[in-house]
Amino acid sequence: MHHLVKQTPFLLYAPLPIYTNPIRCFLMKTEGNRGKKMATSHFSFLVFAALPLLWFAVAEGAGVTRHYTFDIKLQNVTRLCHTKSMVTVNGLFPGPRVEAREGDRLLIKVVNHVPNNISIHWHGIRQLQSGWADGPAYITQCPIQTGQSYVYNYTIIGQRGTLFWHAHISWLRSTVYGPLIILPQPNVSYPFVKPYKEVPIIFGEWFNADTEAIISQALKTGGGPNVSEAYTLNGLPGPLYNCSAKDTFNLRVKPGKTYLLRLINAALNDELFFSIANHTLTIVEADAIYVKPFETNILLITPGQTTNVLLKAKPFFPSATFLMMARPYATGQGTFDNSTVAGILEYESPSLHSPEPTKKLPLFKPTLPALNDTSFATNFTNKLKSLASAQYPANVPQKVDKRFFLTIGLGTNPCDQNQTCQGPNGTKFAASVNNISFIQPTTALLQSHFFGRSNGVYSPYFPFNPTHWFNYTGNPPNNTMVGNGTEVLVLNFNTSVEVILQDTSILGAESHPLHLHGFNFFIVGQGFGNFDPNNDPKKFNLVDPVERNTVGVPSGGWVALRFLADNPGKNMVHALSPRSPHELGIENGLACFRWKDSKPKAASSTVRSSQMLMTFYYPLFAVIFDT
Ligand SMILES: [Cu+2]
Repeated sequence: MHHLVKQTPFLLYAPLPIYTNPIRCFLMKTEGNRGKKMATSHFSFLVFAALPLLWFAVAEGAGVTRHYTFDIKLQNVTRLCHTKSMVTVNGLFPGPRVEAREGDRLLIKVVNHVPNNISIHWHGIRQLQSGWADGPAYITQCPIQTGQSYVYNYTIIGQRGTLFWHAHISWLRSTVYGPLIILPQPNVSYPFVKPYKEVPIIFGEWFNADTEAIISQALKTGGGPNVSEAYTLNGLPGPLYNCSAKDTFNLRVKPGKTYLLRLINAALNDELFFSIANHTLTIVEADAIYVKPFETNILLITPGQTTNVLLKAKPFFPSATFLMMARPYATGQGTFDNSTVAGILEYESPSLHSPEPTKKLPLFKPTLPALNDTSFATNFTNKLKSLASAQYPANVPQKVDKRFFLTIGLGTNPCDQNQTCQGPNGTKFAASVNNISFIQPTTALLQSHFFGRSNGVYSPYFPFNPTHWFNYTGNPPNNTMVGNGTEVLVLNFNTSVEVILQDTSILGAESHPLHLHGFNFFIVGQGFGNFDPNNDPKKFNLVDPVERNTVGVPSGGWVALRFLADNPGKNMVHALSPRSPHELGIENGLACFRWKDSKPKAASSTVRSSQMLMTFYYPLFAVIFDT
């Protein structure tokens, strides 16, 4: 870990010490101070003009250190004939690709030139012993305020594959996101045929309106937020929307070649079906974990998930072009964007002298499942299995130290006084876990923990079971009100954890994408109805279950996860579903796992032991401020 402190001579900028981030989040952004902050933004102009995207690699032992600069700036972007000013990284939509190899260290300097507070999350990165670089605002860090900067600093350990990064505050992730690609270490090959080319394909959403206004409105009224006008494929809605044909992603392939498509679902909340007409895809990886390869014509990708697929181009020029299309899988009763994004797969013409005019070629369309095709979703997810090879084993916890049974669903909160609310019967929708809806603190949880000042910030008594049993997937109870709080679960280091996530039908059953920060989990079982603790565990797959960081909890069903709490720090599970805590501005009830590292360790940036957590706050102080 020597390179953590070593400076390289190739830096164009002096990395700012981590303490550029304020100790406390005392300057929370509110809608009201937007104009005021705007007035100071002229200061930053020269800064971002002078700092284009930097990318340097310096050889250092096993991995290298790679430097990026993310200038958070406003940019006018036009889609569907609507132009709007949006928050971007370096003026790009989607944002720049971050590329590294397994073992590399990333130093990403984020400079905030916009009126909004910002933080960036490196979705799926395990952040081993660097939890404060994970990015969720008010969880692991205070957001980066206007005119300030923060250097995300982490090393990629034991991971390779496709991930992505996105803003992790309010709804800024609707425009602030991009691919995060981890190549295998040098001289390590893929456990599948070497692709001729690799192509990231990142799904997103386009809103004609300002997404910060949409979520702010939804929070006020307690109703579902307005839905997007289009889905996008690498930022482009494609030819099936009005005024969009010129904004189409084209994938040009050579006959006979194999392409690795790195699919990323960065849509806000929608699970998507995806297919390419007349082509079969081979699934080889999910959430940066190799899986047993299998072929499919259609795949399902949940927001927060990534999927690598091999596309084998036809051996001969097919004299046709092919649409690739994605549209949602939706199970809830709320409104959603039911439109279809499309890109075009075209073949390079074999004849240079008489290039085929592409427009004259027949265009084939794929067939996608019905919008609510739960049986397709179930069949597809059941096919995903860990590769579980000697080189890439599936280390499924065989014994369990702690079991948590967590209900996931929607409930209601009362309407604020003098407000008119748009949730059920004039209430506000509130997503909850074990009937607790998360209240976002004003101090980052991780920091309050490190400083030993968690009192009054969070409670460590999050219930590991629902307080009251009810028929979770049957007739809803009369009282749909949720409790509210900032509550966390505390785990000891190296605890082996089983979590049952149980969907509820309180306000209608719905598939809920859930994501765990800092860990992957194994999906050892899933089913419909209420989880049966006597019979369902007998059917768990403890041999080669898929390992990922995001799971869609089946609509009206449950999913069983196992993971080993071997990452000291503070991490969280949260939901990404329609009318989810993200949308409602409240993270789901199970906000944080906190654990203590049992390894004794001196004051250094590598490990926090239980002793340190319990008694030595100053070394921890140093960890935060001295990396
Ligand atoms: Cu994440």
